[in-house]
Amino acid sequence: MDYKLRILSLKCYLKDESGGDEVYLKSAGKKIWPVEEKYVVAKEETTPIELEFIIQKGAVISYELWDHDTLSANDHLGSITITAEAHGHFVNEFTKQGKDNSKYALEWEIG
Ligand SMILES: [Ca+2]
Repeated sequence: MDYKLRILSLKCYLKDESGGDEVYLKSAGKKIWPVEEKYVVAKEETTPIELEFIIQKGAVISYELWDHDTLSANDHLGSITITAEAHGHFVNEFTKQGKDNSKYALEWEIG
């Protein structure tokens, strides 16, 4: 059976860089958001994301949140893994990967 996964928004509770983080999402080694730009500047706010995927029930998908840096290597801010096991509306906090001070969550739903 197929599920429809919708990624709804990225919630920033705490940014790492004073001017805002230059964030983008990766999944399975590929950048998936934002689609047109290289990154989106995130401050403490909710940034809408409109991504839809058809996935199989039971699918396990990982997402990585990255911060683009111009003068140094990009920072891997956090990761989440979601499992398509039930319909509903969810908010998962990214598990931090580095020493940054950021705190982010991803809002998503399965219908
Ligand atoms: Ca940056």
